[in-house]
Amino acid sequence: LSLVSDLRVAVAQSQLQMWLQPKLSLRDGRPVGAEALVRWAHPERGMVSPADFVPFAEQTGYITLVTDWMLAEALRTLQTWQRSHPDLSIAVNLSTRDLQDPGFAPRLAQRVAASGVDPQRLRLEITESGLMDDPAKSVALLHALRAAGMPLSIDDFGTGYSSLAYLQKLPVSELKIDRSFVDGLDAAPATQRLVKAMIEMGHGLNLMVTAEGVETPAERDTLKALGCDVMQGYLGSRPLHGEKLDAWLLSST
Ligand code: G
Ligand code: G
Ligand code: MN
Ligand code: NA
Repeated sequence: LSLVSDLRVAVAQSQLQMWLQPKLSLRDGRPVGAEALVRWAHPERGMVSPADFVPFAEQTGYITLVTDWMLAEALRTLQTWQRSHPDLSIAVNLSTRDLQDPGFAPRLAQRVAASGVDPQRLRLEITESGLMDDPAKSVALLHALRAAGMPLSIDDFGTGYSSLAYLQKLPVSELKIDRSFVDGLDAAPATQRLVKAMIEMGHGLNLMVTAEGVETPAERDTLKALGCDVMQGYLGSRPLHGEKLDAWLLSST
């Protein structure tokens, strides 16, 4: 696909954009931070969704360029929020390719230190299935990132095959329940029991539990009743960029 060979150019020519989707506390509705989602403003194809290029970028290894660009953009944004929004964090998605590079953690630690941003405000998300590609290596890299002060999240939880023994070894502080469990949750008693068990397991491991893909008030209320801590999804907000992001930031001080 020619999209992939374009990706180097995209990074070089600033065709990528970082969009931010708010994460809201289920206790009081206040924002706790946002997840960074990449978009590609392609000169001919228009706005390309990550679903259409992240898998190819992962196969070719170009995803590491995307990750590096997103991390730089997240750090730049956190610098501008230092005064106005010091409590908001940004979560960047890492790919398995990043986890295979032993130089990744020390390089990132150095970049964060140079930026002056509190590393606690830069959260890193790793998918459950990505972790299981090379579990031993992943554990080592996650410990290095955690030692450098960055909080870690397990993304798409419930869709991979991690064992409880493995989960207990990971230095993570957040579990993100995959949106497939959230869709229609209020009308699905069996899924509610499953999600309740996931939340209790997360809390048992001292993790904050976030639900992804929350689209309706009924789904939100169900998650809240089940003890879930944080929600993310179209009900709270779509991913934001530009003026809409500015407006949201203004309203959330
Ligand atoms: O934003 P959207 O729903 O279109 O994203 C589709 C998929 O792409 C999601 O699974 C999301 O995790 C992934 N994704 C979005 N941004 C990034 C990124 O910067 N890096 C990686 N590795 N994946 C991303
Ligand atoms: O895999 P990951 O969690 O990183 O993917 C996040 C993706 O999910 C983003 O591309 C985002 O656009 C999408 N998304 C965010 N909120 C919702 C939602 O409420 N419903 C659906 N269907 N997708 C969502
Ligand atoms: Mn994610
Ligand atoms: Na996810």
